Amino acid sequence: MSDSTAVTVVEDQRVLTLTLNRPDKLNSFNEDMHYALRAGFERARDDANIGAVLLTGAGRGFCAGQDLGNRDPRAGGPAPDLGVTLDTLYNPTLRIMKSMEKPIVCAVNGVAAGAGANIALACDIVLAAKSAKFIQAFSKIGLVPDAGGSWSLTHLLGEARAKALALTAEPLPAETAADWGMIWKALDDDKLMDEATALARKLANGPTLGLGLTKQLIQAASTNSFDAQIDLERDFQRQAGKSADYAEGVTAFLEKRAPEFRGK
Ligand code: LHQ
Repeated sequence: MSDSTAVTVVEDQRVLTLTLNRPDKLNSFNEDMHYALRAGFERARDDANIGAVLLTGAGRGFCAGQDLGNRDPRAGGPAPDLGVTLDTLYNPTLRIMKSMEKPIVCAVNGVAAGAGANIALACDIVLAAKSAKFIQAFSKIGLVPDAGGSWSLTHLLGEARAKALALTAEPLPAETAADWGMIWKALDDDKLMDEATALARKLANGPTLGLGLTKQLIQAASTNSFDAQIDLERDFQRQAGKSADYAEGVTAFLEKRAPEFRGK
């Protein structure tokens, strides 16, 4: 586990809250923050006492993407290999986020730019403050969308909107993002953290195995045929049907009481 302060980590009521914490740089990514964030997701993935993750940012921004101060081209020298940056820093974390069974709720508290926007879009349920904006800032500095953005934008919005956002780098206000289906909800700023925390707690205390299979099922639908997808539903339902939480869910329904899931 990292002892970095670049991400603060708080465990409460089965939720692991990860707060990007370089507010004076709008929580842009340096190496320290990359490794601390990855360690947080690994802890959530591996610890049976954690049922969900809540990701947010400290201060007025969510995350402004890569820290552009780290590689000043005016210093001279050969151009950096950004493919290595993606292979070693961003992509392993994104793969953990997508493959871990526990749901990740993202509370976008302010501007989300470049890789910061796309880390948010890689989460499972995204809530944003109405004052927040999503900016595909890459084209402003001659780069292409990364951190999964070209995939997320296209799947969530379709080519027309994905291309326009990526090519123009026009800021997308949170309310429009919600209207377009890019995120789940835009909320009044002062309601964001309460709602996001309540949602993460609800998921964290839910039927973890079934929720994890649901996450994988919906992700698989992006590339599967209908035929392959209904086969996958059958396989996953077979697993879910053998879970203790399924038995508890049905028993609780029949006994007209709230279920007490154990995540098994
Ligand atoms: C920053 C940053 C920042 C450092 C604000 N870095 N300091 C890239 C390269 C390598 C490998 C792979 O992937 C990538 C992916 C990427 O993410 S590329 C895209 C990188 N991000 C950007 O291009 C966004 C740059 N930031 C902005 O355009 C603005 O800051 C936004 C629109 C996010 C916010 O604007 P404002 O609200 O006006 O805030 P500000 O610009 O005044 O920023 C506040 C401070 O944060 C400021 O520092 P200062 O010391 O002057 O107060 C900025 O320099 C610093 N900051 N983003 N990415």
